[in-house]
Amino acid sequence: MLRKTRIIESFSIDNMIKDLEISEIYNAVKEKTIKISMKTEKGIFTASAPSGSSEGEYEAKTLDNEIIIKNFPEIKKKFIGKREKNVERIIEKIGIEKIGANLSLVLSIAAIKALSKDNIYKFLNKKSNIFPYPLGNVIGGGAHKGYTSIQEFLVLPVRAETVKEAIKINQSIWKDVGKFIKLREISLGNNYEGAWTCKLDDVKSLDLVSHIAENHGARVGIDVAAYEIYKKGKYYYKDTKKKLSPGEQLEFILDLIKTYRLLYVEDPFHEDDFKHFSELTKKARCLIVGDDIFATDSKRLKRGIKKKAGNGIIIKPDQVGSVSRTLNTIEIAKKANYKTIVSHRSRDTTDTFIADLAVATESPIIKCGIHGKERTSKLKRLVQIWNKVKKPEMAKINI
Ligand code: 2PG
Ligand code: MG
Repeated sequence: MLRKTRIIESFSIDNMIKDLEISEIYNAVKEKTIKISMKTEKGIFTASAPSGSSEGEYEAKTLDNEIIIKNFPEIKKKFIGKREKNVERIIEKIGIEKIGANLSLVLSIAAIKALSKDNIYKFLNKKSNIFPYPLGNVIGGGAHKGYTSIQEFLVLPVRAETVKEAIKINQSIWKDVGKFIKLREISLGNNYEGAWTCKLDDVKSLDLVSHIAENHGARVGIDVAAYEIYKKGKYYYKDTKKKLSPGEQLEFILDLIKTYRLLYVEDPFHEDDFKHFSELTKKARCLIVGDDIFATDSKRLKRGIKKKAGNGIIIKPDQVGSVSRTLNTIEIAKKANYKTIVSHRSRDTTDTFIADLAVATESPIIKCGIHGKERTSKLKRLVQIWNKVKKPEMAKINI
């Protein structure tokens, strides 16, 4: 027997895709990236594609803008007249890597923006009132441009009671570090993520950030992005000319965790070294977070869970190319008690999707930087959501 609602739904034109447009916009590093505008009966919904500088081997493959734009008239035909909620099914049918993970991601984000009328957080989780702590990048290097080999020196304002307060603390730390390095004439300006770059080696950079963070009641973390400094079995630290074996790297990271009371360490080993990831997780009382090693991929995460490699996972939707694949990985992580850290990319845009995603999934941390419009757009969106929900509160970070 047919259900009445089904018949009405299938005749409704309310949620049909009427048109799709593609354009190019500039990202944080002034490179062109793609933007989709999805026109439905409810309005026009847009999404733009981020990308990384320290991209891992296991990320879903993107296509160049020129190829995407050339293929677009054919691709577009498969979506026009279809319902927003079927966008992901169509994408999976064609194949994410065939469309290009960048195009497939923006199509799936635009569809969920249309479905939710730009209220994704509520659409995905009606009850969501838990807010992530913003993890802010203060000093940077590695593949993001800078002096250090470690890619990011990060702060987490764990004592903040509201999102607004947390953002303010991160900004104050960023400003104080800026003042300090400018006064001593060691500043080299800002990098791709708006973090400071300066003539201080890895340990001295950590020392500086941790002192200033302490004054503001914040804790400290690092993203080693170790894959970028790994060559022929050794980790290379360019400034101090250190070459560390994986065992020595483990000792070095443990030492940093102890000396600086690190709360957060991301990618301390290269992306295939599950063994040292799990050894570190066993030995340290700290968030040990996998980015390149998991690449937001459910299968790689399951492998990590089995081996007890890490206790947190970076969630970057562009690494898998669709919203539902991202949600699936988050669900698996949560069941295994892995902390989910929803993250931006270094070559990001002002798209705010990840802010909604972090709230909807009650992720305890969002990594989205401090300075620059690609970073503040996500922070502003968090404040906007905070002002809309009933009884908002900060997440709990227990390690
Ligand atoms: C990372 C990210 C974001 P990228 O390594 O975590 O900080 O950098 O986007 O360059 O991979
Ligand atoms: Mg990383």
